[in-house]
Amino acid sequence: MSYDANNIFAKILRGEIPAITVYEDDQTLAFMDIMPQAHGHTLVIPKEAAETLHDLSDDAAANLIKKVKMIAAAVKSAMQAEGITLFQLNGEAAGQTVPHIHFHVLPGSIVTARAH
Ligand code: DGP
Repeated sequence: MSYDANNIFAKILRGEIPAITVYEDDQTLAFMDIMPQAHGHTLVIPKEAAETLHDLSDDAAANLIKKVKMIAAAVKSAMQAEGITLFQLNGEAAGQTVPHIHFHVLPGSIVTARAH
């Protein structure tokens, strides 16, 4: 699978476009979604260049889910949410709009959020 190094999240990773970063380490970046579906909507991405989950190495995938778990707990606490919704779209047909794999961390229920 080819990777478009000009996608918006690749530009955020290179510091070419600003983002409100909430967490960063050598393999991971988490930042606020520019079109939040709920207050506190956060995106978690690996630094490895991968369009979808299928393109991500096993090591990067294992690290990513650990960081998603940690950031989901932090978002839940910070937003005083009773629950957290996680979702991750793979491929245009699934609704993926930015071709760099990302997890959405959304306080509350996606069903409730979309109803507002
Ligand atoms: P998806 O549909 O799963 O590919 O979600 C892409 C998300 O990325 C969408 O919720 C909006 C967000 N997004 C798009 N462009 C930018 C941007 O430039 N900055 C930030 N922070 N988020 C963006």
